[in-house]
Amino acid sequence: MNDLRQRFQDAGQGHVFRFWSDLSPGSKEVLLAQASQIDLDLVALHKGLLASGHSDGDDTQFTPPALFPARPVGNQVKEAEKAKARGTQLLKEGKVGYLLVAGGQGSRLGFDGPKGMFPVGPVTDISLFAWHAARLKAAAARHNSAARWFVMTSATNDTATRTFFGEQDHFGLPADQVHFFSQAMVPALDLEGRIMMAQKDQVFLAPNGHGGTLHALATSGLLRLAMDEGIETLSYFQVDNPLARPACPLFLGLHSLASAGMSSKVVAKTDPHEKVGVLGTANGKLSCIEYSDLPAESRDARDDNGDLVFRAGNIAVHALQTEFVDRLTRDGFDLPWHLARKKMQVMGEGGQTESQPGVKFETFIFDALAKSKTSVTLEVQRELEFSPVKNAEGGDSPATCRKSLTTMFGGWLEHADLPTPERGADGTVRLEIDPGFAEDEIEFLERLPATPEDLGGGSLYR
Ligand code: UD2
Repeated sequence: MNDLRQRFQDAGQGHVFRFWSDLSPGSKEVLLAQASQIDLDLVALHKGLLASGHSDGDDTQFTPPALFPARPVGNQVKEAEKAKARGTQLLKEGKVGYLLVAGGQGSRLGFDGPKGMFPVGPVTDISLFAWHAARLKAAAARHNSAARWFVMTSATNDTATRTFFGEQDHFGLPADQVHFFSQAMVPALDLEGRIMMAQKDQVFLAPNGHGGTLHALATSGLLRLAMDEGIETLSYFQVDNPLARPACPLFLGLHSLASAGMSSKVVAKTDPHEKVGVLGTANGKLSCIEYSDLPAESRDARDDNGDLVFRAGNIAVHALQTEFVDRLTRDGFDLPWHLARKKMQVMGEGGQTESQPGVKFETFIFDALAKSKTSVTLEVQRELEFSPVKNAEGGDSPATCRKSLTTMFGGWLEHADLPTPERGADGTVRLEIDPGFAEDEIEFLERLPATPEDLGGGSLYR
């Protein structure tokens, strides 16, 4: 204990133990156990970044990436067909595993619990987890293979997530094919670089960002398990976007044909002021450039078609080769750290809880793109693949997400010459097509019974 306290003292973090004499023996044990897990070298690195006022890896020279367009033309049409065939083959051979990141705290949504438990089905109110699971189950059935699913949680929601999956019988997926792992947590610092405390016996820890997925996957042993099971590609997606299509043959196929280590899907950014990161190279390295880091002339620049030059809006859908992840995590590669200045509910000087400004440190998955020798950036249609639930109200909220789902499904019905439901008293249409019934409009039209009367007493058509 003395040794540990001394090390904190030497690192300028001795205040972590300042209430030591007030603590019960149980609380002392809690604090010691937690403190012994803290990497003080990493805290020192974070303190240095904070003092320098920069994120690790700040860059200035930007160029846009080559895009495979949402609507292929000329040779790209053939290329897309070939890619779809390759992707389908990979899915059939069980070479694709699914990687969901669900470790974030969802504080902007104001939902008390893991974000994946948030009800998103416009009619059924099924949760985001259930929605994704239905899609994966359907993909497994479509390709006659298994849905091996790796779900990343964090200490803040791991137990609740596992319990929810258990209560819901893993949404009909075989339990031994759903694997949970937890990302690491790192101390948040105050503006002077001192570790913040949550309570007298607890350091204030925050998830280390979705870049933490790669190391956590490796250290949990699940990367090895995936590789041993013949999984070559991990299809990565975020819990907050029910329109994500993790079993997309086109994307997986393009990624595979290009022998890429890591690839990305993007949507066209049309408003230069939309607050999304865009994919691009920064000083020659592919990554996602935050909107705030793009100089105004790059942000507003348009090409001959009038489209934004920097329009590759990041939707956080990636394909990663397991070998690529293995190489990155084996040779000690560290992703750059980004600083997020926020107000946090922490313990004040006198031991009381209060709101204080501080800094959280996160790594981002897209910074791994720089390490991939080749990479595909596929543009997809926003209305078909991206409508996240992030905020309680306004843009990217439950209301906009349900509207996106309803509008998309309404389009499918219209093209099938089926009537769309009437507007409800609140003026909105409530419409949901079981995500397990069809992945996209093509499959929907293929699977539709010959006549609307054959729709099974309304069980498919609600
Ligand atoms: C992210 C991207 C943004 C855009 C957008 C698309 C960053 C910095 N920005 O914005 O460019 O692509 O997503 O939706 O990533 N998560 C974890 N652990 C963490 C932090 C996050 O698992 O430590 C998960 C979280 O559960 C969620 C996802 O990552 O599924 C995105 O997190 P976010 O909501 O903080 O990302 P956001 O909206 O800042």
